[in-house]
Amino acid sequence: MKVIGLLSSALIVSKLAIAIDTEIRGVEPSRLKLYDPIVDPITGKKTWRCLNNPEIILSYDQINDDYCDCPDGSDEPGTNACPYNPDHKFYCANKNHIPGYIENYKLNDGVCDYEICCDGSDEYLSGKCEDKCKEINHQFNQFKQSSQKDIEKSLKLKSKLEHEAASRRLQLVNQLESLNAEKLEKEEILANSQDNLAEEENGEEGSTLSNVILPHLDEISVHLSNYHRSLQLREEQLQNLEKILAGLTKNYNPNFNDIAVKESVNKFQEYVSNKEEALKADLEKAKELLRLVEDHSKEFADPGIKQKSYEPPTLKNMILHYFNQFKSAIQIDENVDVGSNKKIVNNAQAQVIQKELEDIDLQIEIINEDLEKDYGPGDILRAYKSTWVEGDVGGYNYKLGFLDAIYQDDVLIGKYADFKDNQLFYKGGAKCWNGPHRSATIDLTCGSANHILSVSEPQVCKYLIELVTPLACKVLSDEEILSNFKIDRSKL
Ligand code: MAN
Repeated sequence: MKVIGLLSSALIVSKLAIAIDTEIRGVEPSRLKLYDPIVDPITGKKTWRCLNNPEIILSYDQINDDYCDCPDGSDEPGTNACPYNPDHKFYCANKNHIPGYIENYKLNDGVCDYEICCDGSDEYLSGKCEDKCKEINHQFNQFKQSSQKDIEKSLKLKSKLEHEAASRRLQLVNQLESLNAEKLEKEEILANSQDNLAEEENGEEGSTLSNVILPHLDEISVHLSNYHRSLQLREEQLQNLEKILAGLTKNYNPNFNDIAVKESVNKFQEYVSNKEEALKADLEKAKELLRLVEDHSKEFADPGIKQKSYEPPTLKNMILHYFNQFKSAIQIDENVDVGSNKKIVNNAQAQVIQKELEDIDLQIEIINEDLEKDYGPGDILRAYKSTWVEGDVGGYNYKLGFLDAIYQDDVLIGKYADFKDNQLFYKGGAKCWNGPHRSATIDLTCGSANHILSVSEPQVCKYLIELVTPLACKVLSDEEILSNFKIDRSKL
């Protein structure tokens, strides 16, 4: 009987020990195993080793005895005895709600930190904080429902942006494809016309002037007038831009220390003087070309010289007509008696195609560069090309062009540089007289419409802008929703 009595009390003791062992205050269930005691098989004495310093062996009751024994603080997960370590936090079970982790220095400080420990376990010494997890969980569920509705709405907008971005990319890819096909076609035409040229240079005389020229004449004429038209258009656009820049150069205030404006003005002046040089060179080239054409056309132009084969007079007139058009296009007033032959036509055709190929290459290069550019996760910023957001904050008007730049009134804060980890970066803004070149970091917060929420300047001329935008929306976990949740204490 006695033996049985002893055995049963030993069983009760060991059950109690297990209950205590498995409830190390402040430790989350998944880490409880780390706090299993080492039991001496002979004496039954329980010890434990510091987690990061296993050479230090403590008696098991030194855990949470409010004295810091381990250098890593692992023996005091449930007290504030060890120095603050942001990686060590007290675990609140928060039954009926979401578990929380609170900094150890907030334990037993007389404040009920219900946002983190709704069960009041952070104040376990006084027990003054009642468990409010049920009420808080009810409030949280309401908040969660309404924020999920908002997020759903914003996510729909975001998905539209993603579609728009994808279709813009596809458009570019298609454009690239047709440019490449056009390039191939033109390269073939060019190769043929160069073959023709080579044949002529080898002195082959298989064909008459008219049957070589005639099939190409219309084509060349179309190319020439198209080219001429596009040159005129570009010239007009250039003149407009030059007018704007000339106005800026004339009217800007040099006393206003705006580096960006000064730089633009200097570059424009440099451009104007270089342009004159370039024009002279172009004129020389054009004259040279005319001389070349003349040299080869004397025979055809001079009615006194007999042609090798019969040429209908209308063809001559047509060539003369196109040549004169070409001449007036490059505006050289010289009295040239013009004629033509197969070589001239092929040469002119080759030059036109060559120029078209250069244009195509340029367009291909621009598109390729664009396709390789970083438009953020999922290419999404592509949907915001040329989109600007404007807001008045702290006496300034801010304009933010997603892929362009940010301005504070007329001052350049920075040009778009990067999109990483939910932040946009703008760099290389106007220099501050008392600081660096301006720059900005944009913190993105999910919302259904773009708007500037706040602007601050944590360091001189380094701006921090909070921007609400669908770009930042994503499906949130309960923990993430919880981080935006505020308890209404009046309802507890
Ligand atoms: C202007 C603004 C400010 C900035 C100062 C620096 O007033 O751009 O944001 O701090 O210049 O001199």
